Amino acid sequence: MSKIFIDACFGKETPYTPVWMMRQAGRYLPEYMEIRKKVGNFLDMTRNPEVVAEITIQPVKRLDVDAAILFSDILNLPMEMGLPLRFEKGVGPVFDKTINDEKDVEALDENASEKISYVYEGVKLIRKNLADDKALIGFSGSPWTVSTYMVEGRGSKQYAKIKKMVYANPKLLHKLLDKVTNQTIKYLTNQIKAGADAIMVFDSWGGALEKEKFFEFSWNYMKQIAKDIKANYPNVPVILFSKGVGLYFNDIEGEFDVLGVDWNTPIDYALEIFEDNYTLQGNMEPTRLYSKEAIKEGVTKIAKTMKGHRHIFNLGHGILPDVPVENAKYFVDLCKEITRR
Ligand code: 1CP
Repeated sequence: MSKIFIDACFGKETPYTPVWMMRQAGRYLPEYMEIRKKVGNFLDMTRNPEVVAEITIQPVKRLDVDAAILFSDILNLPMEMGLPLRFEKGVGPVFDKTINDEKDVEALDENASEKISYVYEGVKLIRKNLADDKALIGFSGSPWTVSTYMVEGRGSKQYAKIKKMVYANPKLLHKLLDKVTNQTIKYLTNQIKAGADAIMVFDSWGGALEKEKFFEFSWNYMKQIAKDIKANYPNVPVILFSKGVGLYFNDIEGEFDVLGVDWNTPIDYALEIFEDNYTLQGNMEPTRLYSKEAIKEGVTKIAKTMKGHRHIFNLGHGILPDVPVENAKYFVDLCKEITRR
């Protein structure tokens, strides 16, 4: 059965512009909170294929979005590479052991992409339970973004430790990025084999780098991942999303299908640069979801700009935990209604 989301990734004509939301499975949904209370621990949720499948499908049932995204985290893979992970209340993800030198990189487990089989079991189960016309997006973090956590140990404002490596020990950092990239390619390939219809690479912290370093330490590795996946799975769309790099768009290119546009980057500016070479995904400012009026204004403006062009509706970053579900539903319905052809 054809999937509107997949068609839009390849720039084919669709009855309306498909829509989904980054972080659409999560705390704003009461049914998510219910499971979270029962299981207790976020990581345990991601390691249980039945729970993964249920949470992944929740927003599809509730909001009728056109794509589901695997419920997991970008940090499960580095955890399986040998860095114990915990989620600390009020802080977020924490690695107590971090990457400091050559021997830390050498100690990383190159069999992680096989050990993480709970993700593939989850993907199989989701694909079995998800409606045929809905796409399932598998994902990973970008090697750069994943490495920021592996080196810093937690979310960071300054990225002092990893940026020091960029300038003072680039060889070590490339060695780490190479290793993470190899595992990421295998990880995404296995998600596709298990049933993922598209894959997305999240580079949340690409914008922490100046232009030439962004291409050297982040984009080049994302491109490598995309190239490998497209060579083996030309029919599986590849979505790349780097946050905070709108001003670098002039030099962005590669073998991928969809480019995520963050909310800081005017989408008309992105369209001017890329024309219809890629499908653009995004980019309503997520905070607009607190007001229906603001949603209407945001959606109308983006729809007007993207009319007649390759587009997938989304937010310009993740949905916030206290957004009213009713407003999320209003956003999804409006995107479809306003773009119906
Ligand atoms: O219940 C909870 O409190 C856990 C919150 C949560 C959730 C729902 C975390 C912790 N991760 C997730 C799931 C998740 N993470 C998904 C699932 C699919 C969906 O979108 O619905 C995805 C794609 C991610 C990706 C992710 N994790 C990114 C990249 C995307 C982005 O938002 O920029 C990043 C940076 C992470 C790390 C992470 N995991 C969780 C948190 C709170 C964070 C961010 C920490 C920080 O700001 O440094």
